[in-house]
Amino acid sequence: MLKLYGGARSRASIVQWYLEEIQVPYEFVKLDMQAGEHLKPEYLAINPVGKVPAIVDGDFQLWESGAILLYLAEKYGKTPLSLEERAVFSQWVLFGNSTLATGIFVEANREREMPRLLNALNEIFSKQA
Ligand SMILES: N[C@@H](CCC(=O)N[C@@H](CS)C(=O)NCC(=O)O)C(=O)O
Repeated sequence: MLKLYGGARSRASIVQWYLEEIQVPYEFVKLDMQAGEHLKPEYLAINPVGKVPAIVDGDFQLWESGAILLYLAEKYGKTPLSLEERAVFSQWVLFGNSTLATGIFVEANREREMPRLLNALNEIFSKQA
């Protein structure tokens, strides 16, 4: 069974959410990050950078939440995606992991970036059924 490595409150929840949505069975391996389990050799053998999330799917290991989402969509998605659909999927994953994350988490950017990003998102989502 696919294993998802994460901490108590970590970006592993992004992957967990998606696994639940696409109904792929998985085992959640909760690392005690306060105790530094993510920096122990056993976990560094899975992600040498020592960050969560990471997955182990059979013989395959992968880290970085965005890369994991793209992999899961390709492997477990119900219908094959066209080039354009894959591109839009990448667009949203990269937007979340870079543009939006920088706007939220980099304090110096927050005031300038968040209103315009949230306004744009409101606009986009209000047009969707
Ligand atoms: N860009 C990475 C960020 C990973 C990341 O920073 N994870 C945090 C938890 S949310 C972590 O492992 N922190 C532990 C540390 O830096 O020692 C991703 O999206 O997977």
